[in-house]
Amino acid sequence: MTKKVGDISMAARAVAIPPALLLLLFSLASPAAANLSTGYYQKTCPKAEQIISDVVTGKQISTPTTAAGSLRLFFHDCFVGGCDASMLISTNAFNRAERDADDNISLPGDAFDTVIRAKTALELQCPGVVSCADVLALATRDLVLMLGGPFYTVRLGRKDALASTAASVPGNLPSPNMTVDQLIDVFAKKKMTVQDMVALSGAHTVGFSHCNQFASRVFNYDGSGGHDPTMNSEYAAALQQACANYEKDSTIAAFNDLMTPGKFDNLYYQNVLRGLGLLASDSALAADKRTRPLVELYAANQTAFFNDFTKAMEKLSLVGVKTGRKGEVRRRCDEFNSLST
Ligand code: HEM
Ligand SMILES: *[C@@H]1O[C@H](CO)[C@@H](O)[C@H](O)[C@H]1NC(C)=O
Ligand SMILES: *[C@@H]1O[C@H](CO)[C@@H](O)[C@H](O)[C@H]1NC(C)=O
Ligand SMILES: *[C@@H]1O[C@H](CO)[C@@H](O)[C@H](O)[C@H]1NC(C)=O
Ligand SMILES: CC(=O)N[C@H]1CO[C@H](CO)[C@@H](O)[C@@H]1O
Repeated sequence: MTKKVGDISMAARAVAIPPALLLLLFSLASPAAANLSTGYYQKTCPKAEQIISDVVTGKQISTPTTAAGSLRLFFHDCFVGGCDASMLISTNAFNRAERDADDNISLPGDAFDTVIRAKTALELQCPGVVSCADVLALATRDLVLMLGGPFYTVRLGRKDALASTAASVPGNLPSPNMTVDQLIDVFAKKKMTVQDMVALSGAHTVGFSHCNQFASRVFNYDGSGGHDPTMNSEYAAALQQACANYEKDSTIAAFNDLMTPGKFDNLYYQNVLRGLGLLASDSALAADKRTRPLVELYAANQTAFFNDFTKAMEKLSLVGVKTGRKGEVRRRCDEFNSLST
């Protein structure tokens, strides 16, 4: 009889292990992510996925900016301390929460509102059962699908974070000014590969960016007086015009994918190859020898993009998830249970 490391049931039989230690051994043997499952709410809230999908569909039809906002919100939530709804917590007198340190201009009310509405509907059916982190993960999946993107599996059982601080944000999120080395590094810290990064960047096939995020490329690039020479000139001129007043009006924004801004497809990659990438980080993917082959592949083959995006989203959805007593199922998605009554 061989004794495998991590065979807890056998270890438990051999010697009387105190339950606390058993729990520790169990958590060592099985990373939290491995413990999520698709059937997690099958008994406790069998209609959960349907309820979320209904709310999300209605919200996206009435407010079409919802989907892109939710996708970005989910990405940011996962990269700052794990997919644990910590990004949904509101700042109060005692705590400055994550969402206030995030570059949150494109974390619009719509995305938060979707999760809150879905959660409200769930609380009527099965109070205190479905975590806000799972609601956001499922809502994002449904919204990507609504925009024409691929379906992917979302395993469930995430718990909601017990903390959310502005101080935990810096260093965890990519920014448009980063070099490809820095971008790769930010993703590598979450165990995401270069392929994951390029596939996930395809999310910029939808939504928009505010002028301040790319102004330095179109106005007086590097003191040249002109635009970034890697950009298509007509495109840069159009952006100069659209953003002419951006310093006075910070709400002005441009579509991330000027060809099909509301459709989840592979045109983002085709744009990037033709000097039509909006953010410097988008264009950078076409210039670096580690990322360009993937950009070319996805530009030529949408199925290859969808396959890799699917894999990368499934992986992203498991980053830093909390289970058991490491988290709670929040009653309200914007407040810890300890604060609500
Ligand atoms: C590779 C590094 C990335 C950088 C530097 C980056 C940066 C940005 C910036 C600056 C914006 C515009 C924000 C604004 O002005 O409102 C934006 C928008 C967006 N990002 Fe990214 N992002 C990256 C990766 C990702 C990933 C991995 C996802 C999701 C999987 C994503 C999803 C989105 C979406 C959907 C929008 C549009 C949001 C909206 O319309 O409300 N981004 N991103
Ligand atoms: C975004 O952050 C600013 C502070 O940087 C804060 O005033 C604002 O309320 C935040 N917006 C959201 C939607 O959390
Ligand atoms: C990017 O870098 C330029 C030049 O260093 C700077 O002016 C601009 O504010 C930066 N943009 C962002 C979004 O950090
Ligand atoms: C596109 O990619 C898919 C998935 O990798 C592959 O099965 C298919 O053969 C590719 N199509 C072409 C035309 O290369
Ligand atoms: C699917 C699965 O492995 N679920 C387990 C997750 O962890 C709890 C306790 O930590 C177990 O009770 C589940 O069986």
